[in-house]
Amino acid sequence: MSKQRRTSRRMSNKKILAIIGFTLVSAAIGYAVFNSMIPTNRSFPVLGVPENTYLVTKHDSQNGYVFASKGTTSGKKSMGSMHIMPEIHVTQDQLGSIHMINEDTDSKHNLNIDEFNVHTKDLNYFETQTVTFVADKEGSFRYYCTIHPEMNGRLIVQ
Ligand SMILES: [Cu+2]
Repeated sequence: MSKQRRTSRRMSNKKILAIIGFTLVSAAIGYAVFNSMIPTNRSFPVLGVPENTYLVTKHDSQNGYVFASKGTTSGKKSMGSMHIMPEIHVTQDQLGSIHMINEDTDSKHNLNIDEFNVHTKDLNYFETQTVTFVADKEGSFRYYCTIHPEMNGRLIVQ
């Protein structure tokens, strides 16, 4: 009788641990999702579908260190279908997401747009980072890499 009770108590302890574990994992995921929804120039999450831009950083003998994109953005064309230092377009007051990947084996690169508090970390080879900001200012803004000032282009908000 007492053995039976001990077994069932152990079972319920396991269950409680499982519930605590599940709660902690859910909270961690929730916190990560919550944080990823906070634009770089806001302190609270903003709901919305962002306009996406995919940027690649690389090095080639012709152009040196460059930002490049395969998207529909305009820019100097080179390297097959790649655009060099592409113009990034975001609609005013919309969310803009820039997904960056460093495909340069030689050097780290980062992405900065001061007016929207966009600052990625220094990305190693094949590292990626996504930054999301609210395009709350109209105009043409400079994006650049702090390590290579020659790597720069324009973000157009209109
Ligand atoms: Cu760079």
